[in-house]
Amino acid sequence: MIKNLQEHPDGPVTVSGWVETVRDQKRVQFIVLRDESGAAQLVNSAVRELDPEAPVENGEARLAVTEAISELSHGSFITVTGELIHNERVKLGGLEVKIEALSVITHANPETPIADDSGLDKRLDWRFLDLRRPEQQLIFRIQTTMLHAFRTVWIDKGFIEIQTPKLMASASESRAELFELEYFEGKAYLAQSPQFFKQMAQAAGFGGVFEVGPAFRADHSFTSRHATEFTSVDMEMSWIDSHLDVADVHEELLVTALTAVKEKHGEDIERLFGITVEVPSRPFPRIPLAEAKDIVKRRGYEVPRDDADMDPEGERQISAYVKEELGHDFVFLTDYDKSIRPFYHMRNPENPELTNSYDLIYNGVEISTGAQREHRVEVLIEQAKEKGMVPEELDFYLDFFRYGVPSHGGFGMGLARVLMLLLQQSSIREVTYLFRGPTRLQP
Ligand code: AMO
Repeated sequence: MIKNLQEHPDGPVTVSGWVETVRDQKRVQFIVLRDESGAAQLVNSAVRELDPEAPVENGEARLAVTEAISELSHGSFITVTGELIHNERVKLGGLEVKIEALSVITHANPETPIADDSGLDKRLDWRFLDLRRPEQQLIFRIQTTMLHAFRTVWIDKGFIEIQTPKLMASASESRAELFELEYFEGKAYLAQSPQFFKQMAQAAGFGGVFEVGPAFRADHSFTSRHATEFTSVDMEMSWIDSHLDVADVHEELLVTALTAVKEKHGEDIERLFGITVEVPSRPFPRIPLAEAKDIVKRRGYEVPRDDADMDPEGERQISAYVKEELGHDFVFLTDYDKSIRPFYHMRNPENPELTNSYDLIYNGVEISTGAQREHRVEVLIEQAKEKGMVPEELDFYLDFFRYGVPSHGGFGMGLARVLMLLLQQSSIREVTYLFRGPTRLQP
């Protein structure tokens, strides 16, 4: 790998990679070669023609190498054998490789379909080329570190990893945004969330469970934060007193993940994105939704009256307030009105108009919904009816609560939203390996 050249002594080496640039001067040729670990300069003393009067050593071979370099297109994949020379005057890493032999493994078409200034849609059309950029690769290294850190926390707590089915016989959240598909003689639906089946694990006596998997929403919106398929980071745990116990674990996961990201990638993030990773302090601020709306109103923004939820501008405003007053990037908005929460959220015992639930806002955008679940089956049935649902259609789910189940709760978190907000990107499309939206099914 190119990064290993740093430690390697001067002498023979072989490197492979993509041609980033070629500078083809009369007497000397330079190639910048990149692999996934870094970039290095290759250099060749050009032999343009064979002069029988003044023969050079290995003339024919060097003529062939020179010609091959002149014809190299950006993006071609080559293998080079040569001599490594450490030289402080070389800007790129203080070393270069003097080319002795070069073979072109695969040619790249000379006209590159995307450039550095191509628009997002065009770049997504050519995602594999777009992903060659070092900052893009960093995004997925950060994602890997984050997921690893989440898993470490869960595993240390004795949680079990589950994979719930994505083919469903019924809706997993509301019937809105539901993908329906033909399933032999009948119909099936794509899971919008692992909600019911992560709760099933509580009835099954698993204690704590987590899942990182796809969720599907037939959402027609073209916002920067919605996809029709996204990776949902889910957790569910038993023995809680309220949603605040879930929030505690949620915080621990994020603090552990951001600490790991800062340690491992902090310098690269600074260099490639100009961002200093902030590790949040605990506890994260917690503000009841009604109070948050008052705060936002005092700042001059009124959440539209018909919207019982916080709208995107409200989320930005409350985040700005929390950042200014409390110096924090995260805020839990708690105690959502029952009218805007699903039937399975537990109502607040002190005020049944409210639910034991929260949304977690990070740098101005919701990244997560969490809640304590209603575990008393009679209450659950009443709440389902109140939402216009037919309890009989939910029998498979209601059965989980008919044979003994502990108090429990959990959260779902959009992975791409966390990355987008951490790296201050304009859309989840930038941080999703392959984005899926209403008008994008390829590549
Ligand atoms: P909710 O529907 O709020 O809650 O989803 C949880 C989180 O998932 C992300 N998300 C999305 N990301 C990209 N594109 C979308 N279309 C999209 N929809 C949602 C968001 C959101 O905060 N079952 C509950 C979770 C729970 O209570 O455990 C649920 O799915 O970041």
